[in-house]
Amino acid sequence: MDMMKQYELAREQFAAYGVDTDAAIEKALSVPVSLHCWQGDDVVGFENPEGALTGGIQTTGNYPGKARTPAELRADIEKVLSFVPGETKVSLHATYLDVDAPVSRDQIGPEHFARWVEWAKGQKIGLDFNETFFSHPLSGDFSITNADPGIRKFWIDHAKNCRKIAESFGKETGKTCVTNFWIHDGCKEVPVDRFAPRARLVEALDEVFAEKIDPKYNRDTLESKLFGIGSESYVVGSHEFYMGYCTSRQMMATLDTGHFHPTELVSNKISAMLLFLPELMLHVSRPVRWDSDHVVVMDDELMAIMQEIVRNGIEDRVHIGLDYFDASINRIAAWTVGARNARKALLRAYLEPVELLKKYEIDGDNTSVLAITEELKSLPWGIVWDYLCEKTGKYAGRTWLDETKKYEAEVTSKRA
Ligand code: RNT
Ligand code: ZN
Repeated sequence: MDMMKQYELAREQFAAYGVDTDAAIEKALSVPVSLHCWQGDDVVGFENPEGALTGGIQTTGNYPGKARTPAELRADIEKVLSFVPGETKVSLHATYLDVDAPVSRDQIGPEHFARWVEWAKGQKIGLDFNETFFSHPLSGDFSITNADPGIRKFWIDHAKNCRKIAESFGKETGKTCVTNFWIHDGCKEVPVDRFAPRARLVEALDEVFAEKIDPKYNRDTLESKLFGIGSESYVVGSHEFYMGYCTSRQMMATLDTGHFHPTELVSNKISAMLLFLPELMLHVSRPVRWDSDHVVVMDDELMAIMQEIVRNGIEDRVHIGLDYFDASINRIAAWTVGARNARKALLRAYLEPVELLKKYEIDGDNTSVLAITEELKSLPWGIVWDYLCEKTGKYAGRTWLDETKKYEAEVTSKRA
C-alpha cells in the first residue's frame, strides 16, 4: 500500500479520538530542538585536540571516523540535519572555536566563531552556546569557584566573553541563543567547608550576569548536577543551589535527565519549577545507572517529558536540547537516532486528545483516562511519523541509515 493511503487510514483512526493528525504534524515540526555539536567528536573540541576530557564526564568507545576539524564537524552535522525533520538548532561549546592560531579561553570573542555563524546563516538555523569550564589546566576540582582569585577571574572572564559570543549568535542568525552554564566544580570527598565554594559561585555568577543582554539575542541558563566521576561527594552547583539562585534572579535553569538520583524524573520537575522560574532548558539524555549519556531512545521518560510540554502548552518556556555522547557506534547514526526520537516523541505527544483526557480527569473518570491513554499507545503513530518524514524530505523509516552507511564508506571511514 502506498504511504498516502496508509496515512489516510491512520488519520481516520486518530480522528475517531478527536485528534487532527495534520495539525499535530505542523506543531511537532515547529518546536525547536537543539542538536549538540559534541556528539561528533566525543566532546574533544578544537582548542586542544590532544587534551583529555575532564570535569567528571567521559565518552567510551573508539568507533572510527570522528570529526577532526570544524569543517569536518560541520559536514557531519549537515548530514545529520538532512535526516532530522523540523526546526533544529545547533549547540556549540566554547572549545569548538574555529581559528587558525590558539586563543586562550579568557580571550575568546565573536570573531573566533565567525565561520560557524556564516555556516549557520547558510543553513538557516539558530545557534545555542555553552561555556566550557572543563578540560583545561586551570579547571581541576574548582574552576570559577576556586579559592584562588586569579583562577576565579580567568573563568569569570571566560563566562563574560561567552555571553558576548552568544549575543552575536542571536544578532547574526536572527534566532535567540540559549547559553548553558555547566560548571563541574566539586570533589571526591566531602569538603570540610561546603559553604565557601557555593558562596563564591553566587558572587562569580552575579558578576558574570551583571551586564544585561537583550533576551531577544541571548538567554542564560544554569545546569545543576548531583555528582560526576571524581566529584562523587560534592558538587558546588547542586540542584538546590541553582533552584535558589535561579528563583532569586528569575533566570532559566537547565534540567539534564542524567543529573539526578536514578529514581527521580525530570518530567515531574517541569511543572513544579516553572511556577517559580521564567523558563527551563532541558538536556535530553539517557542515564544508564548513572549519568552515562547514552543515545536518547524512545523510552517512557522521553515521552513523559514531551507530554509535559505539549499537554501544558509550554513550548515557549521550555528549550529542548540534546546532550549525550556515544563513541562506540557510528556518530552520525548516534546523533540521528536521538534527534529523530526527540522529534518523534513530540509528534506522539501532539497526537494525544489532551482536552478529552483532561475532561475525563476533572470529571473523576479515571477509568477512561487509563483506558484511553493505553489504547493510544497502539494507534498507528509510526505511519504519521513516516508521512511527516516523507513530506519534509527527511527519510521515512530506516532509509537514513543506508545514507549514513554510504557517508561512512565515502567520508568518515577514511579519517585516520
Ligand atoms: C555534564 C553536563 C553538560 C555536558 C556538556 C558537554 O554532565 O551534562 O551539559 O554534557 O556541556
Ligand atoms: Zn547536560
